[in-house]
Amino acid sequence: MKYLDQINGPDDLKQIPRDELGAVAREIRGRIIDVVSKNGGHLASSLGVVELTIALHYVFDIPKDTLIWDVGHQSYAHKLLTGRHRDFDTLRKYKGISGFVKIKESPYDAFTVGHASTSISAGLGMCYAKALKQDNSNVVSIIGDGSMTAGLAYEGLNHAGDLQQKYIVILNDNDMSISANVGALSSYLSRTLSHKKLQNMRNQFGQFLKSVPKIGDDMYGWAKRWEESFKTFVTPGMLFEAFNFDYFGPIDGHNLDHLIDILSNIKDPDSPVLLHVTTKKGKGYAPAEKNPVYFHGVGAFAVDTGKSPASTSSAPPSYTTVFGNCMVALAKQNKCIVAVSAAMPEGTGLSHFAEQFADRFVDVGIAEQHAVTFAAGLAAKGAKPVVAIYSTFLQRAYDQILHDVCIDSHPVIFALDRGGIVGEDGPTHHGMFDFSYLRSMPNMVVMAPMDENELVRMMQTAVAHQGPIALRYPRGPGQGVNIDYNAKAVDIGKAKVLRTGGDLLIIGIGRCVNDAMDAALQLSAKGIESTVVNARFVKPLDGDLILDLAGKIKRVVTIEEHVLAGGFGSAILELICDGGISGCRVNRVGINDVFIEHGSQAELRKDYGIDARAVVAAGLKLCCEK
Ligand SMILES: Cc1ncc(C[n+]2csc(CCOP(=O)(O)OP(=O)(O)O)c2C)c(N)n1
Repeated sequence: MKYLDQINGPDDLKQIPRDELGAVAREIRGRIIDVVSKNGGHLASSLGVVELTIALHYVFDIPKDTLIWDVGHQSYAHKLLTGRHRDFDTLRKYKGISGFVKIKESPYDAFTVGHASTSISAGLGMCYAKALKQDNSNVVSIIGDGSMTAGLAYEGLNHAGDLQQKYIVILNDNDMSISANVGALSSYLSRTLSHKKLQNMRNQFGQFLKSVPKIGDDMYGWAKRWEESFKTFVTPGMLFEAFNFDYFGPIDGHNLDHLIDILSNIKDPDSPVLLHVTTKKGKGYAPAEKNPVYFHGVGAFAVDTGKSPASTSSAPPSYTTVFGNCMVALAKQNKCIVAVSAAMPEGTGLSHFAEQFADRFVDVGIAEQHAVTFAAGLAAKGAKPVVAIYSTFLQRAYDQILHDVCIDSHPVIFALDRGGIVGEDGPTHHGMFDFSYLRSMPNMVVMAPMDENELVRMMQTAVAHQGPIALRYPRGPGQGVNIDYNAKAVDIGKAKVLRTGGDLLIIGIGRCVNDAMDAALQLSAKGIESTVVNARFVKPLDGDLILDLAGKIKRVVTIEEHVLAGGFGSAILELICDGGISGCRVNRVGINDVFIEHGSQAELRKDYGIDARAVVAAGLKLCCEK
């Protein structure tokens, strides 16, 4: 590649004449599209910021100046310009380049990220630390309009406006979250952006910047005065001015000349500055421009058509799909059900529900904490809220679950998708902590289905229950069992014995029960006969059954796709200890106090030891060692 092959870092980019940067942008797009078409990834967001990324690296002195990407899913161009072009084919592969920004990966990655809306707080902290060290370099946070729906972003803005330190925030406004953006701010930005007078002024402003060479402070002062006269009209800047930021824009985020000029002029500000940049998600690749929702996070596809390969296998429907279908079926019978999503209607399988029950579907934006307290309010007034949020993102709302839902035992249903190892998105996205953080809360019931039909049954249980209740299920296809959407509820706190044997007791939860059954077959071939229990509930455990079996068999293996600390196996240990079962040995299979890297689910389960093999090894240890 003519340009990328010569770029090992931003200094090399700066050697390229300005009028050739458009060609660099084309090469970067080609490389991103090629690799994502094979490995999958966050295509549309990354294509949308190619020019902005080039301009930032052209103007600033990174890593001395600090760039902080919000979410980090749009950082592919940044990776290509900071020495990762040659390894980029390994994007999202096990032990390859991460799909997000990661401090351990590169000195150019200033803050590890994957969850939304952290960039302003983190950036401000860095400004503060730099000021303490009398380091006068810049800090630039780049945040999307979707990520601006979270309260955390406003907490950062509010504090920055008060501190008045040297700080630049860039609002990357593409009018989209994963789906269409929601909320009053989003409509405010779109409304003011389409204001005719504003459009004209924006053009004039751009033309002016284009025609004037950089004249440093004078230009900055002029732009500020110009902006002030501008404020007599309705501008999106008023909101940010209220937070004591100097507001510039909106400017076209695909016009490299404009971007370089204005970034050069706002560089080294005296106080906080917000630059509003408008971009198009999927820019430069027609299928992604046309369907940015699909190409937000996409699997492999054919570059010429944008189509994903037709599925040849008869893979069972995913847990997500079954949950979505189940919600539609339940909502037909129960008029109180309200689905609450935090900016992920597609990801959580709720699109059909949203179409069919528009008034009972609420997308609150990237606002997990609000989603939970909002649901508590719904439940307090007789609705039956189902909060569908990925396990990892619900971590944000720990206190809301505890304080707003559990203390008064409001009947809120938590549907936690992506429980366990999620795969290529890596450590920020694996859902490894939910059993621990949920089971410690009084009044909460915690379930995990072993297959997709049990998911349906647990949803029936949840709807009938009069208190907080959570079920967590994994990413990916179900086990291929028959699904009966009218199946009867499972009884709370009742486990199920799937197989009997006197040598070993294997207790599994969720998807891992299937590994437990595989392991029992393998152990049987070695002469060890196991009882296998599908625990179904992390809380309340089926104490009577488990204590009885543990007392008789005395050798117990637990398996969970979750951290060991405070998880399902810990709950079993507590039960056995508190139940006074003496001489019983327990071996727990789970994740041992580490963050799991990115890679395919199969590779990670094998390498981190969450599979039948690990259960067999644990069982042999108990049965063969004296
Ligand atoms: C706390 C949290 N909730 C949900 C998500 C899932 N998510 C990833 S990107 C995204 C949309 C971000 O929109 P925006 O900031 O506008 O960036 P864009 O993709 O449009 O460039 C969402 C909801 C997340 N990463 N973090």
